[in-house]
Amino acid sequence: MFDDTIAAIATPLGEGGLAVVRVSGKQALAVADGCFRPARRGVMPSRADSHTILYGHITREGRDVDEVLVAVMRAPRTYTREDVVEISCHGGLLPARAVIEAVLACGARMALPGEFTQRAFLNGRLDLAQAEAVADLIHSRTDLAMRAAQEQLAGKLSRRIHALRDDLLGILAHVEAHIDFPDEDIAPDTRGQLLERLSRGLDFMDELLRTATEGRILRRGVRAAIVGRPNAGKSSLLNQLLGHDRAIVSQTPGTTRDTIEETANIRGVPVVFIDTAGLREARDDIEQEGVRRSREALDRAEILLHVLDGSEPLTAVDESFLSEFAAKPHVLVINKADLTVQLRLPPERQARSVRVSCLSGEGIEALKDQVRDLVWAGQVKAEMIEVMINARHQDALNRARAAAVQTIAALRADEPLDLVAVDLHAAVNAVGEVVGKTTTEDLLDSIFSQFCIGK
Ligand SMILES: Nc1nc2c(ncn2[C@@H]2O[C@H](COP(=O)(O)OP(=O)(O)O)[C@@H](O)[C@H]2O)c(=O)[nH]1
Ligand SMILES: [Mg+2]
Repeated sequence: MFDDTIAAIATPLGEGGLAVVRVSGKQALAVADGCFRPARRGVMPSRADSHTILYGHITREGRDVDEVLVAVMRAPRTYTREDVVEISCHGGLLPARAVIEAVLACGARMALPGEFTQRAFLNGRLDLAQAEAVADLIHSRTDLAMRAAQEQLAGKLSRRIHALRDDLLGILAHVEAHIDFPDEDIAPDTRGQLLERLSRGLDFMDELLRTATEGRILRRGVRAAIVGRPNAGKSSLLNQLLGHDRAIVSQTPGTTRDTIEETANIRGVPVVFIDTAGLREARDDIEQEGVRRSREALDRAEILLHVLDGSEPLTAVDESFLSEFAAKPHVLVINKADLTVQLRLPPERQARSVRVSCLSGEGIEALKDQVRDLVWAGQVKAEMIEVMINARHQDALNRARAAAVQTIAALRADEPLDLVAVDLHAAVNAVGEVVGKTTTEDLLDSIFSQFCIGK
């Protein structure tokens, strides 16, 4: 399908044990032949059996560049469905760069980000939802996120989408058959059956759409700002939740002057915790900037952990925070449970509160449960993990849903069948977008440009 042969360093730039240079395309084996010198009695890549590994050197202008292993994989049983060669060389920037330069000198061109996966998609090995799952898998930050990506890569979502689309196409074929034979009106019971099938399709779209929030959370994480008055224990709490000392803890109020952000795995949910500096008091311009950043972090946060010092009575500052934060989803963290309790919360505030000690770790597990419950209403069901849709799928399914609702209304109102068919067509197309049955070049560019080079 493609005439040119692409190449890239597929491993992260930096020092490591190995680096891999990946080559794909019609000329992949010829390119490898051009820069490979096999060990004694070894063969050239173009003579090697598929899925074998050759030992030798990469050379350039007659000089050895690096000692390598070359994996030869012939089309179509490869990642891209093209001939693929993967050269494992010494890790580190220079060996990998010397190898890629030798490969480029033999006729390959540098791949764009995501271009290998894009070829896998365009050559029909993956559909679009599966290709997106490759990126999700690479970027996953918790086991749960990884599992969801694996399910999507394995085609769980795609199969459901294809089934939905096929069903809608079947209904469309029915409707169109009646357009072609205008004398035959749709019999009432046939109409009833079509309506029933459509409403089942609609239910199914709703089911998928319900996973969108969780899908977004698994992919992007949730931002949780840790707020409260100085010395309540915000930085101590961050450290407890991360399981290591990230922020400086001190009895001097105002120690944290900048916001600190770290991701932790909370019951499978990636949560980005932000330790804020003060929200009010600023004695100098560094603190003023700290306050500005804290405010910004607060605005961007989806949930709040409001830390209160349980060893002291509620102060006016605490009170003002309580009313200020009431509207955002939050947990009240009553800290210093190891000391004598002095804090009295009004009863209406107690529901979402948890007593912890950031000194002993007491209550931290219960707090994690609360955070999970706040983010994730109800348990995550196994079948939801299989089909966590992303924002693009959500957008396409919302349009498909609207079109299906229109179709149902038109069919019920006895509108002309060619009008019904127009709506139904729109629904089929929108569903098809999820798996890439209907795409535009812009869409593909925007998806694959978010990948790493070499993937
Ligand atoms: N006894 C006790 N002291 C705590 C606890 N959590 C934090 N502290 C102390 O409270 C002070 C302020 O803590 P820090 O985390 O820096 O508060 P921040 O200003 O809100 O970030 C430090 O001296 C901590 O050691 C706790 O659970 N129990
Ligand atoms: Mg602090």
